[in-house]
Amino acid sequence: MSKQGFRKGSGVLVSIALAAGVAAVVAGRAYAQDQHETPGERAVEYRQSLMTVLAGNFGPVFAMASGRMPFNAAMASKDAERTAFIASMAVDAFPAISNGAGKTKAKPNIWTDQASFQKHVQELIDRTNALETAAKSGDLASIKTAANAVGQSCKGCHDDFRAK
Ligand code: ASC
Repeated sequence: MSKQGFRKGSGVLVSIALAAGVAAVVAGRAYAQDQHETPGERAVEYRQSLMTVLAGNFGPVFAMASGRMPFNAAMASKDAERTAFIASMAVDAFPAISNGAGKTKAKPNIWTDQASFQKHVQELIDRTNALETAAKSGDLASIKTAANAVGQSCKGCHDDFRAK
């Protein structure tokens, strides 16, 4: 390496070290902020993130099923599989500590009417499993039926347990 090349090289190294330092400080600040959240608030953020990822995977399948997106069997299959897996995680996404915590549209009847709420969650799990089976068959007509059933499940639960 020439002298000049070396100097250039160390400049890059110094920049990397500085960038890493800045990243560490920023990460440290994010961590410090997290420490001010209550466990309930963290649970709400977790739940909202789960719903976002659920919608992000179901959305394309629903769009394909309703003809708003060109049908792609491989994508439908992958997204339906993820939808079913993420739906199975909803069971644990409404812990009692999150009742009334954070910024949420979750209604208190989720916790006062647990039997009815859990029936909705189980219905979602059953219907997303059926959607996965349909998507893996590659048959668009059965994907449509199954996706509509999942959409009804989302809507039914939101109507009863999510504030407008
Ligand atoms: C979605 C989504 C919902 C449901 C609902 C179906 O993709 O984010 O909440 O479908 O709109 O009626």
